[in-house]
Amino acid sequence: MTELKNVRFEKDGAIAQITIDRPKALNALNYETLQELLYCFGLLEKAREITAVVLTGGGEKAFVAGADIAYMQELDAMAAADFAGLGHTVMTAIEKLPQPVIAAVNGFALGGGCELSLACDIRIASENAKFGQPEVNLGVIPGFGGTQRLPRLIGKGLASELLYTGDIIDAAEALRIGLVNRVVPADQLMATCREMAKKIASKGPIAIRLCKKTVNTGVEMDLDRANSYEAIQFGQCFASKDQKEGMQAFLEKRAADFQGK
Ligand code: CO8
Repeated sequence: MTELKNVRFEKDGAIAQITIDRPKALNALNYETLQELLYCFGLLEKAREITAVVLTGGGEKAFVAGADIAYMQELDAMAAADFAGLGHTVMTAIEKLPQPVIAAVNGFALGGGCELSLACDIRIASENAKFGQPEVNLGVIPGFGGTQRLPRLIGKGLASELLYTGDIIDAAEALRIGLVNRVVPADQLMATCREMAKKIASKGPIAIRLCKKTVNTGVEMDLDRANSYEAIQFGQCFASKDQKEGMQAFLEKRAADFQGK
């Protein structure tokens, strides 16, 4: 892919920012946008120098207002399943990305937009953010993982209410039900997310990668298997120079100088 039309990809030291940038359509996800996102995540997978990622929406109003309804309207069943499959590939790519991804939710996060935020590791919302799974209003169900990730995050009862009513909730309610980690004033959203990304980037990169992998893999296992999996990943840390440096620095009462090795 030579040119990104709907997505901006920027790097600043160890932090990458991806901005879905179709503000006229409230950053709705069409096929092309999903492909561009997938391309960016492919780049990030190989970018050892990047330790944390911020994902946001362009413009003032929306993170992502959903899958693109104009694009979906004419799809037949096969094409719709294919589109849903591409969406799932993108969401899974975020979860499998070595770096933690912070969703900076700067406005509407509806349908596929809410689902996109759910695939991220951490969600920070601006005070004007709105969340919901309004698919039932359109005669469809969520197709990018909302029926699965939402109950896993906020519990089946609350998720069922949002999924069956199509209700849209504000940022304060999203915080109350555990859908977001934090709510901040709109003008502080990006600074807050970047600060958190920088804090993550200041830790041992190998530990952060193994930690994300362990959380995301273990959460789908029963506790016994997940704890065994954690023990293996914990052991992996001891094959790194960062572990030696981190523990030595603590004992020498100085800041660790992690090299990601
Ligand atoms: N798709 C396409 N265009 C959109 C979308 C969308 N999801 N959302 C907004 N837009 C467009 C509008 O059509 C409008 O375009 P235009 O200016 O050309 O008329 C522009 O963005 C601005 O929107 P509004 O004028 O509607 O702005 P308002 O401030 O009045 O309203 C809302 C904002 C409340 C966000 C409203 O736009 C809205 O309700 N949008 C749709 C929300 C929605 O239903 N999202 C769920 C979509 S379905 C989905 O995501 C399923 C995911 C799984 C797919 C599986 C594949 C098979």
